[in-house]
Amino acid sequence: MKKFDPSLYFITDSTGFTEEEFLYRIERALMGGVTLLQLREKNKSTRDYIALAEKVHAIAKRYSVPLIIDDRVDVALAVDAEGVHVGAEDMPIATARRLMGEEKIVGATAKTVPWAREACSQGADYLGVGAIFPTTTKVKTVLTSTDTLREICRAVSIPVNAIGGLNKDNVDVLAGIPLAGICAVSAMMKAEDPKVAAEELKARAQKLGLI
Ligand code: TZP
Ligand code: MG
Repeated sequence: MKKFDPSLYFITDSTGFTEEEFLYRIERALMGGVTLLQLREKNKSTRDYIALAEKVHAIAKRYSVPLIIDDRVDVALAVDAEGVHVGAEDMPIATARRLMGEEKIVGATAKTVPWAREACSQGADYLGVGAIFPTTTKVKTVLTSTDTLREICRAVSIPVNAIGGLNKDNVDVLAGIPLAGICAVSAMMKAEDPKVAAEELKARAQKLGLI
């Protein structure tokens, strides 16, 4: 059954952490109210990616939070993750959908209204739109204006999440935009305590009526 809550979407980055610290941080963020989790690894071998995904999936299941795998449909299928996220240079959305099946979540990146509409027609379940602010996370991206974000939200009927440099002190720029949720890496991954960071980001976004 494909039902998910994208309101506080935590995307991980294991760079600089031991595996133990990485898994601990993920669990703390889940305790703090993360509703959707993405494992995003850029430099791991397939075998190591699968091994890590199995561990992360086991933790996420304890919190009943769906696990999305970035880029890699093979890894998502190997660990029976709840979904996959594909960007512009990854597998086409329609292909990911065909391989993952109708019951799994397929998310996509979109930076323009036509691109968002195309992602919908190819079967995406949600969109990640950004970067809203410059990001310190290693990613090939350009900035997306809040005007474009608003237009995308209005143009599609699937959930739209904002991403890129977002934290509790700047999410107010999103006020009034009909988003489904906030995506963040550093705000939780690099926080002193990811649980507190998740709670604070969620509380702020709720107060602003974003989620
Ligand atoms: N796509 C657009 S920005 C981004 C991705 C994966 C990284 C967001 O990371 P952070 O640390 O929340 O800015
Ligand atoms: Mg990608």
